[in-house]
Amino acid sequence: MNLSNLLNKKFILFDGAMGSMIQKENINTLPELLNLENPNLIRSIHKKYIEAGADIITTNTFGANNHKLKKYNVDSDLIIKNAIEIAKSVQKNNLIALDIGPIGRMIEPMGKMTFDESYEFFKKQVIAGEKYGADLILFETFSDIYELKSGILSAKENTKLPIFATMTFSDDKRTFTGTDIKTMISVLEGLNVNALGINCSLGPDKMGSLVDKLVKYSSTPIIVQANAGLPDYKNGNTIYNINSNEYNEHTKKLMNKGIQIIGGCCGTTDEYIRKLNNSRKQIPFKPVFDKNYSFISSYSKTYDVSKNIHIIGERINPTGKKKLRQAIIEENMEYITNLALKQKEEGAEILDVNMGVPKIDENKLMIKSIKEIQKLIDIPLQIDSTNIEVIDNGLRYYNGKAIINSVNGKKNSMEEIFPVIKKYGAMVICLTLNEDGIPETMEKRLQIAKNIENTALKYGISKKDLIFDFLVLAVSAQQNELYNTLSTLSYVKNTYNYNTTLGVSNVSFGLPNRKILNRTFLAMALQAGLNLPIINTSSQDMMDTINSYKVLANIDKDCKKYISIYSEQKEEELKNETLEYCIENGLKEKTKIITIEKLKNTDPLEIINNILIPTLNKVGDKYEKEIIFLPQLIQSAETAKIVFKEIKNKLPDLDSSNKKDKIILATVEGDIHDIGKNIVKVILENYGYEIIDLGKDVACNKIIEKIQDSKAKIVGLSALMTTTLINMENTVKEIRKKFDDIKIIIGGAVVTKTFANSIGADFYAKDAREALKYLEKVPLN
Ligand code: B1M
Repeated sequence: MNLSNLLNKKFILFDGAMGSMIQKENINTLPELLNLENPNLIRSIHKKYIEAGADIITTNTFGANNHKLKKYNVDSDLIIKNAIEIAKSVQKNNLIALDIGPIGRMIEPMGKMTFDESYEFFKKQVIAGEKYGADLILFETFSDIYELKSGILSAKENTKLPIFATMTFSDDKRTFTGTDIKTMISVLEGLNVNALGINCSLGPDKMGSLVDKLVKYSSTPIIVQANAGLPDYKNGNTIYNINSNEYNEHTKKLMNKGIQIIGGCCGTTDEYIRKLNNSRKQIPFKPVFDKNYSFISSYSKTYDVSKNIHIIGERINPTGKKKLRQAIIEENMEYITNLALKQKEEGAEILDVNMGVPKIDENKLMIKSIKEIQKLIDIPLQIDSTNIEVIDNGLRYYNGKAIINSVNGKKNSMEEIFPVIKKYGAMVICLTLNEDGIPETMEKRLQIAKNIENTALKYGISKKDLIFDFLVLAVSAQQNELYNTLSTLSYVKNTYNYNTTLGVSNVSFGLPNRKILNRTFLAMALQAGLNLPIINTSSQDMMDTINSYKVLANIDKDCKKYISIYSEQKEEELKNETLEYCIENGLKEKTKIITIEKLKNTDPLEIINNILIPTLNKVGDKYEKEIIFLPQLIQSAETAKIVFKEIKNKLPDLDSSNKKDKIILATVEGDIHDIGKNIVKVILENYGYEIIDLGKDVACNKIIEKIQDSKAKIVGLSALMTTTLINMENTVKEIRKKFDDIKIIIGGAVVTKTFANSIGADFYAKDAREALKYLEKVPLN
């Protein structure tokens, strides 16, 4: 069987779950170890799937990476070798996919693993996969697109194997880190995977609207491998709620929508796959076709730039900007991220990032600033450099599909830039100049554009990823030529539907009152077909021109955006840069400075209660409403910790001879929220209590052990999520079973007095102050 004879020609059928089949045997070991310990079991599972009709069987290697295997003292190479040998021993006319799941650690900025570390784990796996004879690589069940990108790059750079990649989505139609279907498609197609799609988490009955989006936007064959519904635990067994007949019926509907590759995920067995095998023979196959979207994206936001007008903010470019230049030299990332944030607030939808200061390590600075900006800001970036190494690294570490600024019609420019664009996936600004400079006539500029387009095509880059810049000249010096630029713009828009950009403000160079010329030229250029203006978003004139143009050109439907901008005064938070604003936007340096200043004349508890908690509540609300996503939530939390650290520094140290009772504090198991618990800790310490802080996500038995060891008589528990209240309840129950003289205080945003009474806690404290009041009067035995 040959993949290229199958792919996009007929329905391809994958196998079903490996884990669920293993569980049926009541085996309780790491599944990957069974490749060494019980190869016959794995062999028999593969056999069942082959007999059921699977075209592709998946190796038992989902977690076979050296992070997960570390504690078992076995290398991923050995596990993969055995897994592929087992699959090969039963292989008939079918292909073998090397199965790769996430590493099991969060990648930066959400966790501590770097992009490069993640890449190295995957590299070992993919090299082994190719060495021992896998036919393709299946990256599956990913929820972080950045981690998936590191895996795909490791496969592209170290093997020649075809790559399939699927991500797992929640009910809210995003992955857990905020990526939606369009963004996944934009990034994965940029990376040139051979098939992409969704797996796990939801049953096929819940995947309809996700599949509609996949079919609408993907130009790459689509895989769907659903779970057999939701898992339920009965008598120690995991039961899935969709049987094979129901699964088959739901999957048939998905196949009819126009997907190309099917298979099963958790809870499915050979019975499910057999039914899908029969169904695929009855359903007409629809091959995927090129959708031609000009997508660019961050990790959570995607625009089709060929539609509508998208503003590129030009201000992260040190040319002529002394302060930014200095900030770049000093690696002052906060200055740079602040500039990014301001432009976003002003209406930029894409940000140009240029680190071109002579005699600095531009490469290092570009990587650093991209990482910092993408931590805080969720709009796509444009990587701006003349240095190919900088462009290469910028694209490598960017979490999304960026724009590159720029290539031009010179042979060496195209030879250098296009392979990099093709490798990582990006759009690229194409300057219509060549070895002879900027041509004066429209015909010559168009010839250059056509040459760029044709050369790009040879590298496998299509027109949809090109943005043409017909170059703005100063009207003071080249009045005729400038007019030429506008007519070229209008001609190419109407004839070729090219994406176009212009650095608008060059037009007024050398003339007085530049503003008037800039904004008038901008309006003319927009009318001529400019769809990606590069402008200074702090110029109200320019923003007003674009906002009003969008109304007049029937783009801003029902004038909605216009009204929202101009009908009432916008919050002027931005100008004030309040502590609230800095926490919300993750501005750490500024937060520290403002907190220190505020603490000079404000009570620390007032800062906590009136600023810190309300701001985190606001952030939590925005997170719930999907206005911001997990990486931004994390940045706010990290910034809130800075406020807290300063508050702690400010509180006086107490004389240790004065210590009162011992109190054990913990956030309950499953819950990693500890900001509130830490506040309680500091306040109580400040009043002389000796705190034994067990940290967050603390298992009940650890608390019990500590009570025994320390002889503490008070336990304080914190929980922030409805889902962890049950662990709080269990912990209280277990403490009560073992000790009859312990006072238990509970608190946290989801806890109530009624809940405290219902689980037998002694006291519910709304905040740290209430906890303190209770402790001051409670009699201890
Ligand atoms: Co998350 N989170 N979070 N989060 N987070 C909430 C709680 C959430 C309500 C946000 C939302 O959706 N609106 C939601 C829970 C929904 C639910 O209930 N089911 C949520 C979620 C879903 C999640 C994740 C699952 C997100 C994800 O990964 N997809 C994940 C959880 C992972 C896990 O725990 N297993 C997650 C992660 C995080 C961050 C890591 C990013 C970060 C925490 C960082 C940290 O704590 N080190 C974070 C944050 C910051 C929040 C919000 C925005 C703020 C929490 C906070 O620190 N508040 C929160 C939304 C919100 O609460 N509005 C949210 C400020 C703090 C001072 O208040 O802790 O209530 P609080 O403490 C107060 C009082 O309650 C009391 O005193 C304190 C001050 O006076 N108190 C006690 C607390 N403990 C006490 C103990 C006592 C006495 C008083 O005696 C012992």
